[in-house]
Amino acid sequence: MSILRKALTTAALATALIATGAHAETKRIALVVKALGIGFFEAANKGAEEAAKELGDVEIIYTGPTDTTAEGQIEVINALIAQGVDAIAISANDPDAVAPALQKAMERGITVISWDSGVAKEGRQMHLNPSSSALIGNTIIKLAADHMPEGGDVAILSATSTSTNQNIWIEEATKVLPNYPGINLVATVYGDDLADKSYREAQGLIQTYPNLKAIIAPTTVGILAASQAVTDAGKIGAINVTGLGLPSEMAGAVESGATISFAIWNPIDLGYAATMLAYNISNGAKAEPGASIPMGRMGAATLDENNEAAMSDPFTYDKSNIEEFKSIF
Ligand code: RAM
Repeated sequence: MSILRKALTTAALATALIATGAHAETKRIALVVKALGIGFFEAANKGAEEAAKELGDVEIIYTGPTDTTAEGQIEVINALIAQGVDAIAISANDPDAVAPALQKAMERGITVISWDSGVAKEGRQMHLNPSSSALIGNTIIKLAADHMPEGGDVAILSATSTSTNQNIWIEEATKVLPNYPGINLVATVYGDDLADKSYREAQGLIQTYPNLKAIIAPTTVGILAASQAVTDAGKIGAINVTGLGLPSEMAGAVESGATISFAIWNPIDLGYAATMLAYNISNGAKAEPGASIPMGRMGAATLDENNEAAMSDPFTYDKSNIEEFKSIF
């Protein structure tokens, strides 16, 4: 082949590749979590790795700060911009504080989506909710109320006070409280998704409210710490700890009776779906209201007017089924 012919062929090939958007390079997708060391996010990362394996040309960068702060996430985002990753999929510690750094990422051509805990609209292209927020809000109250036929005091132990997802769920839970006559919400406290702080906050609730019948923790870190605090205080049977947890972490609490039941969606599927969405948007899928973006084996996400989509309903775990799920997530 003449040099000229070869050059032309190469140029034609390059044009064809640009035209189809195809390329041989690996896409680097960063999964930015609220903090490292949280089992829920480690399970989501399993799903992200599964998606990467299926897609073939993806590298997952699993990262996050050491504690659940927006400042820590901003540092992580800036480092990812400097590395020139292709996409960022973040579960935010604060919907607004991380938005400017993410806007900067988008200006540099990086795809940005949020999942689990959302970012304000201007700081991301879309947001993936694990489930309907109203349904989660109702579920966490119902889980407590179902075991309180005579009513009584309940308290919420949340994650951080700025956490987008927990704040929406608590807002939705508060809205439906009038549907549960006799259930009194006496306090909402924050353990920041840190095991020791969550434990101390739960201890504080137990001491301050002697008639407390349930602690509702819509966080996997909080529910585990609260069940430990109730156990250590000798309050099993008096205070039921419920909310959102991982079967793998809550099996002991269900066994001991500190927790009668709790709920969660599949975190592996959530991490898998978020990765598929980041990949497809990075490859040209448009994130706009009404769009349907494929999520591999999880079907497709249909975006609403806020570019948000929701996955499946939470599932309830108790003595009857925890054994079956505790080895999965
Ligand atoms: C913790 C985190 C996460 C939340 C779960 C239920 O792991 O706060 O954001 O979705 O709990």
